[in-house]
Amino acid sequence: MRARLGIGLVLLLVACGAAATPTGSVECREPVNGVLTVTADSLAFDTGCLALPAGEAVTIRLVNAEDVEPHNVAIYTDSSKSTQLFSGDIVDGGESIDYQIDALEPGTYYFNCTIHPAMNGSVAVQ
Ligand SMILES: [Cu+2]
Repeated sequence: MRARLGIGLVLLLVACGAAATPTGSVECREPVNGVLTVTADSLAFDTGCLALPAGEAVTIRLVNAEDVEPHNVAIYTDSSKSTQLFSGDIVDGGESIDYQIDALEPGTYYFNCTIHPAMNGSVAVQ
């Protein structure tokens, strides 16, 4: 009887956890006090989605936590990269930089590191 109650509690906790984070959704990093911080380390960004407020200028702070590898952030209309909306200065390992991003229209855009295009993700403007 006691064991059955224990299993019931575990199932309840699992169900609550699943409800809090729907399967398949990508959690987007949001700005805090107007600054959206992204860290690059081990040839990867620490988020695959940047959430920016539509119609508002915002700061993206790139923290390069590598020893030496340089990185930047560039934003394009989509993954074809045919239209570039922003290209950030390259920052060396161990340094950080603040990019001033002009207001964007609502929509879904694409970002990457121009040196390492495999470091990329989406930009959700809403
Ligand atoms: Cu890079």
